[in-house]
Amino acid sequence: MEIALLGNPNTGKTSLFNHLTGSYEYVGNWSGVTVEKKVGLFKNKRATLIDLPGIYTLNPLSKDEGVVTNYFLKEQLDQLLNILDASQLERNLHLTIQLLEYEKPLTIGLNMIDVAKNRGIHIDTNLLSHRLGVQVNPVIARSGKGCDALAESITTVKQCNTQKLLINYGKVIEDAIIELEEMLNGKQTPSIRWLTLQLLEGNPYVREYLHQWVKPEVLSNFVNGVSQQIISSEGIMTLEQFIYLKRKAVIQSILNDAVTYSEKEKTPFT
Ligand code: GDP
Ligand code: K
Ligand code: MG
Repeated sequence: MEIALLGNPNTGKTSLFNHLTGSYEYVGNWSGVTVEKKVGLFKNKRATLIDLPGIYTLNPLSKDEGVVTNYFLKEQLDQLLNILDASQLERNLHLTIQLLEYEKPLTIGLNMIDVAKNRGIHIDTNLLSHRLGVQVNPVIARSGKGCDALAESITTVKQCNTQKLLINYGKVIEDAIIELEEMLNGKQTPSIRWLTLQLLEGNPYVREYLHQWVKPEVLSNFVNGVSQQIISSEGIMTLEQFIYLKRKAVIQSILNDAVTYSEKEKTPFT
């Protein structure tokens, strides 16, 4: 079983990787870029863990960030482990939503809970788990606290599915998802919802991937059509912004319920 470790930069990925795996099976570079690729075996030997570059969003700004999309398009991963910085939840959850849209089993390692606590941020992990539709395991990756329990749950417990948090992006985009599905006509691909949203956000690796079945001009017309409908009906600048704002609204609604701030800290961290 292959589990991919993903998260924003500086969320404790390396620390977590080291606690979950005994030693590296393999250390090298991802093909085409000078980004370190690390593969380790879980201490309980039930799965391998693949470390991926830290990113804020899947839509890559650089070739290094493109490693993650390429991996998602080409490899047969079984599960995702998403590490979050509990003190920066709002920003971190934008990536989580994109990972959930990939529709593979996902577990959250909620890291930096010591930092969050010191800042007066209280997270109801059960509620967060319930709202996201996935398991949430609190950890302190620096000390290793909670890491064994996380390893145990991700490699043994049957994962919750990710169907709960299907954001409704509105008729234009929901119709576009169906239209792309028809264009792909039963081809073996990753989640069509994920492909469509990444394409509409402008992810060049997803666009390139789809060219093997859909002619570039057909795909361009498709994206431009969706974009024009959204821009004219929503009075918004870009399709990417529209998708971002939809996700942001969902994230804020979840955090309103699942996070409380003590007297120490009144302003939510982003
Ligand atoms: P990466 O960039 O995502 O690989 O994150 P690192 O594992 O390199 O961690 C970034 C920094 O955060 C390091 O200084 C870690 O020691 C620290 N760190 C990681 N996890 C925790 C945690 O749970 N609590 C605290 N206080 N610090 C942590
Ligand atoms: K770092
Ligand atoms: Mg690191």
